[in-house]
Amino acid sequence: MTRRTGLSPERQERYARTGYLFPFTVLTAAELAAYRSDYERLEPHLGDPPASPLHAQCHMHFRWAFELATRPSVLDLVEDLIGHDILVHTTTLFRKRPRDPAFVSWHQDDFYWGLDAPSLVSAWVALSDSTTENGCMRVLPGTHRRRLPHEERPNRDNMLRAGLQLSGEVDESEAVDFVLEAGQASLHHAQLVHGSRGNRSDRERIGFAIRYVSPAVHQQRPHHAVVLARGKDEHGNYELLERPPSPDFEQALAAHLAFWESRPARPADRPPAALAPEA
Ligand SMILES: O=C(O)CCC(=O)C(=O)O
Repeated sequence: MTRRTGLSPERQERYARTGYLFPFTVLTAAELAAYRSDYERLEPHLGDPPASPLHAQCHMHFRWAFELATRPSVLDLVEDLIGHDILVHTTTLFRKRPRDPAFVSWHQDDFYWGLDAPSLVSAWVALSDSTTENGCMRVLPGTHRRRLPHEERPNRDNMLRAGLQLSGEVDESEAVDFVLEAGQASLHHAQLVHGSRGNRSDRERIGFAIRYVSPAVHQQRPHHAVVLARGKDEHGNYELLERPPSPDFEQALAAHLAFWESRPARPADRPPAALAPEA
């Protein structure tokens, strides 16, 4: 039996204090090349963010994205942060072309969902190198301890469709850049403030963000099916995806397009009133 390679107590303590950890090498060179090639095949069909929702929930329809989202090398890390029972809640491909002005405004991930506990951790897996120049993710350490007020200011270059952003001035002086090599991953807490700037380089930047939640966490907003990635779900808070998606690309693409076709144009609109951010 292979041993689980989890997080040391020191790293768990650091996560509790700062709300993030990086870098972790989670893909071999061969695995990275295979996922990149699967991604390249899909890329022409995705449209441009933020208008196109097709970058989200690929793991529900494409076998490679499902496998990437359920990799033991990532689940081993996540298990030490949210427990042995793990659901894949959502995934998003974040792609910036060379010299792309696309940015991500400062925000907390759990703002819209209405989770009754922030027991959700995101892994951001780099499918290309991610650097300060090409617009890597940035975080504000220690901001995960409470929910902060947000507002929506749509902007065509913002990769968050609704333009969700922290209200008021943001002090960026303590910001940390998640510089990652392709095949590495970072972890961040559901309430950690993060964002990213545009791509000032001639190189593409591609990341696959996977959000993992404990089955014990109840979500107020309706949700699509989740994947039971490890352990068991004794809570029944979510519908479970019945089986892994087909490995056939055309079938997967048809399922992905049909899924998004059937959904409202803006699935995550406003937080329910009960979710008014803490002052
Ligand atoms: O890829 C980025 O620049 C931002 C990613 C992000 O907002 C997320 O993973 O939640």
